[in-house]
Amino acid sequence: MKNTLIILKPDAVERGLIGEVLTRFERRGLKIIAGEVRTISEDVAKQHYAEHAQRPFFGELVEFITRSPSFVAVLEGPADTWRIVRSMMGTTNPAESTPGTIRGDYGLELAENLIHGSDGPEAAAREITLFFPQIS
Ligand code: IDP
Ligand code: MG
Repeated sequence: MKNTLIILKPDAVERGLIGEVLTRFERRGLKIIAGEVRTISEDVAKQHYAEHAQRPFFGELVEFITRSPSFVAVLEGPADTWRIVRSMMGTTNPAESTPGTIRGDYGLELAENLIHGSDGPEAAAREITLFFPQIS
């Protein structure tokens, strides 16, 4: 899968980090083929995070991701772009993320961990269709 979806979450946009984070991907050689500042609706948030619907933090997660604009984008790379992006993001909990990763350089809080990236080829295809139906 050459394309993958990223979301720079409301915390990243509020902190003015869109440019810094996108620069990392561009320096690495990934291409931004679609991107937009967009406030994610509750309906889309629930579809996007459906796998977590039964988790205790689901309500908090939907509230967070919809609270202010995100930057949603599609990145293109040579192959398995989702895997490259995930490795650049760092682990889910920024407090434990390796320095040099996005979460490891900019975050400390589990919920407000700056960025979403598709976690496999099926997720990438599904998420691109959800956010950018015109390019999938
Ligand atoms: P990922 O974003 O690294 O794939 P997931 O386990 O898929 O991590 O969780 C989705 C998102 O839900 C996380 O990025 C984070 O924002 C939030 N989250 C995960 N675990 C918790 C938690 O225990 N409390 C609050 N929010 C959480
Ligand atoms: Mg995930």
